[in-house]
Amino acid sequence: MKGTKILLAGVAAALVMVASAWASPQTVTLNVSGMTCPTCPITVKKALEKVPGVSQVEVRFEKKQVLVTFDDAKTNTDALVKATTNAGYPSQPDKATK
Ligand SMILES: [Cu+2]
Repeated sequence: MKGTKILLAGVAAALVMVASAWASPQTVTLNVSGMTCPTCPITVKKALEKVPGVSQVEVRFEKKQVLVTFDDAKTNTDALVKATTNAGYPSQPDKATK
């Protein structure tokens, strides 16, 4: 049954390639240490929602974090960090959730 195994491995490899070629939603957690008052997250959220490809922004004010769901074919973590930084809130991707 060696042939079957090789065939299955080939199919699996092809599936992985197809999956990575397709845009898939990614979620990144950004640490935004400058969010110190309750209106800060509004500014941060608006800035992130303006980035093309961002589909969801969830602010966790108590943790000073923002969860961003985005289409990795249209944008990336660097662009998200830039967006919050340009809005006056420098951020870093959370290493634990990378
Ligand atoms: Cu504020």
